[in-house]
Amino acid sequence: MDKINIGMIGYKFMGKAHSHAYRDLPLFFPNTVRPEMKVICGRNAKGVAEAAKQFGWEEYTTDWKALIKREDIDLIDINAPSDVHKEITIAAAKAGKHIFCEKPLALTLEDSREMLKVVEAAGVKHMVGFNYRFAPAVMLAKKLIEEGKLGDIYHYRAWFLQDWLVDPNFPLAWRLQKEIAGSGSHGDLGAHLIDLAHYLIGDMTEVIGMSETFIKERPIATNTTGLSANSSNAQAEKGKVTVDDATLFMTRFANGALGSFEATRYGTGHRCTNSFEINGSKGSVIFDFERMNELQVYFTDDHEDVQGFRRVLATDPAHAFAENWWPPGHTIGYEHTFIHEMVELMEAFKENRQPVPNFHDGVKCQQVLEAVDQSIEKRQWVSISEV
Ligand code: SOE
Repeated sequence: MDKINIGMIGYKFMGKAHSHAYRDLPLFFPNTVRPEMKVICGRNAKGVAEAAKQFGWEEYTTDWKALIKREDIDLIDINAPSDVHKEITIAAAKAGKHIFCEKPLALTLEDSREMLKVVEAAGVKHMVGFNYRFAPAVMLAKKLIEEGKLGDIYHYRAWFLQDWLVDPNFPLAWRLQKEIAGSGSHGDLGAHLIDLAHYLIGDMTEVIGMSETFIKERPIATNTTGLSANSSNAQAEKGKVTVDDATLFMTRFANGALGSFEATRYGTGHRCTNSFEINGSKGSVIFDFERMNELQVYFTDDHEDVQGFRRVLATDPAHAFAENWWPPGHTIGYEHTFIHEMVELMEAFKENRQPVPNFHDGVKCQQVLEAVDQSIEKRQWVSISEV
């Protein structure tokens, strides 16, 4: 197999990120399977036609049901809002298509479990869009843990801070409506934190959480795209915000480590601070996505006169994916995490295996999201295995 024909549903923020990844991939990773940008699909004919031209897709359509039936399409990439993930996944898998689905997989744990069941029964490949796993500095943290360089892990501390909702006149975008988004900061940002924790540390056993919706009503949106939106004005008619603005929780990991998590859209001054700190018996690491090429590393066995955190730039040939990019020190960005993600997807086709992270990881993440929701509702600890 030397190419995979892609039909992509959704063309806004993630649609652009995925298109860019498919486009650039063959230029830098010529030895893997080639993604062919066949058809892009969206609800608005004018919008999707413009996106097709701008992003470089061969064709466009507004009819996803016709798209998933096409014989010349191998994989359906779903990056439309979360409320349509389930219906499209199930229909596409039943039509024999491989699936890439953006996070969070579904609106509920039950739905995500059903999606997993269907893709497994259909025998297709499935992948979920946890792109931050593919930052080389994050992969370095994983390598250090696996090699035992940090020793026994005691603490996992993670926070994802954005501030695009601080303005009370920011309108009621789809991301603020439970029936479309499932949840707010929890499913949007917390989902990434949870997945990184699973990737780096492992399973969680129990959680306890709290959340808040600080601004309860917002002007009805007239036009939204990505994280930007237009409202008529402060006097515009208002609607109810039905998701969390911020969710915090604590957890115990199966390996004995303790974890704390914070996801908010009210972290004034923080645009996209996706960070974690891990402390172990032999050392620590700190990652901050806004400096995504770097990992702060501390080892207890460094000589005492030079002990301290050191900054490792993850751009040397020793680091994941780095050899395919620029000479050492020539840094990469957000978009590269999506290119790496798609390389993993294409390699899975080449090696005829499931890509990672796949729907199992998506369901595992959803299980923690839901356990935290239950804990908030009950105001008590909730065991993950009981959710
Ligand atoms: C918006 O909060 C958002 O774009 C998320 O939807 C993404 O998953 C995250 O990577 C960045 O922030």
